[in-house]
Amino acid sequence: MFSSFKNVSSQSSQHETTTNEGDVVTLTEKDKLNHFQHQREYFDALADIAFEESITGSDKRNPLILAHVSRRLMSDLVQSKGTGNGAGDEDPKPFQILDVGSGAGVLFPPLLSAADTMGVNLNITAVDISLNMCRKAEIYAKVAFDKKSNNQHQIQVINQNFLHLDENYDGAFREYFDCVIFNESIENFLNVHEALEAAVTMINHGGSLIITHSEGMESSTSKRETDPKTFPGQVLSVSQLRDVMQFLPLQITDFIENFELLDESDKLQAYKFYYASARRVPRRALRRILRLRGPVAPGYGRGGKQLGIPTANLPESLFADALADIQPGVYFGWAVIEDPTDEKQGRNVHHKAVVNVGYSPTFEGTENKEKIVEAHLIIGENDVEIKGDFYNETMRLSLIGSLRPEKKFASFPELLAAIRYDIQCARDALLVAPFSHFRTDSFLVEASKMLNGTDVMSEWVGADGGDTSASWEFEDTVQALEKMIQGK
Ligand code: RBF
Ligand code: MG
Repeated sequence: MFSSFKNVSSQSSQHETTTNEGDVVTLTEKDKLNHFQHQREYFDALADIAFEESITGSDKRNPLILAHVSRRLMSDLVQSKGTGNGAGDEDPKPFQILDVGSGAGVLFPPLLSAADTMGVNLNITAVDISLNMCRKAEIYAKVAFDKKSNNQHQIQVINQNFLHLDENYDGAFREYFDCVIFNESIENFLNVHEALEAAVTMINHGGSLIITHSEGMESSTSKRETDPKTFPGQVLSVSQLRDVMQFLPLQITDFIENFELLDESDKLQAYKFYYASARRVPRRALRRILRLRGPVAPGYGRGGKQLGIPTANLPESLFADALADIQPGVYFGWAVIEDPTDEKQGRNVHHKAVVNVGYSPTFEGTENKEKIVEAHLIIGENDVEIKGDFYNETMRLSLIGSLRPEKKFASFPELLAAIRYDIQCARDALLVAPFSHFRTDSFLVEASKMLNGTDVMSEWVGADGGDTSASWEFEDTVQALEKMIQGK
């Protein structure tokens, strides 16, 4: 199955891109098109050789390694996804795998064997920018199938630029794959961050992102030095991976630079093989955190009454400028309700908050007229309850991470189910770094220390707008974290 490229606009608009080393370079659309064109031609020319090597097994990549990678990948998948997809079930659902830069399909046979061993079925989608490689991969997929007897697997090959795959399929691949693997292909991307960003939008929650390289990091680095046009990217060290993933919904789960494997004669052999995996999590950190302080407004009365999810609202009228650049969506962070008298239960203490910023489009006809901040404070079994409603009391709220865009649901039960899942995701997120650290943000700690008669802290005015009754500020997330860790 081949699909043609959509015409990418040839205007040369400028894009600032940060390289893996953190240098800011300016890439024009033309630079990008030239890069894609080069990749296409380079790999078109290599297709015959790659195919020959795969078929005859003369591939320099040790088959032991690819077999091991495939088994590791399969057990990663089964661990995170359970065997629910497995063959033991009534209606076994295959695992969806995206093989990015598949080339002639060198991964197909080892992946299928590993799947057979684990008793699961695979749907492999292979994507490659080179048409010749795709043609070979299609033939090779048949070869891989012919070697098997009881075959429930599927392979489809798509000739596309991976960076535009989902948009060219009208979003059909959004959160679709259980696993996206870059096997010896990450180094072909101009911008590794951009490639991972494209990958995470196509991985479902709990799914895996895997980056492998059969010759290890050093080889990837030297390839880059000798042919930067073909290999502008490279596999990343752990700390580089952490940096790149800082604002992506990914959590590193495995990182290996050297393998020791038993060879055919049962001798341990050391291999410089790179394998990094990360789990797709529902949350991502905001690049800038937002602190909001203001009086809780009575909302539209739907949250508590219609849905059973009470929310404390901050009205747009006071925060229009703060919210202008915030995409309607679901966020999370920490909240404190101020009480200068320190008498009311559930005030001056931290609460986990899951926050909708938007219009509630599901309530067609009675949507919010303006963009509002609606915070649901998550009260767990061991948390202090908040006695009474707190309209007109002052709330401090930090938004530090995001979960998803706001959606128009077809029914209230669907909205409710989504909100319940949001609550679970926010609760989980706030227990782990970096989100747990923001509990110690002085913006919140000061409020939680407020004692009878000493309400000087209620004078807080954010740096970006408002006054002593309602104000806000943004802060660069990395800077805010550094300050908190230094205890400032
Ligand atoms: N309303 C929507 O129409 N679409 C949403 O995706 C949506 N997500 C929400 C997520 C959370 C965590 C919360 C607390 C509310 C969300 N709402 C959403 C708003 C919901 O409709 C609103 O809270 C109630 O109608 C009460 O005003
Ligand atoms: Mg409300």
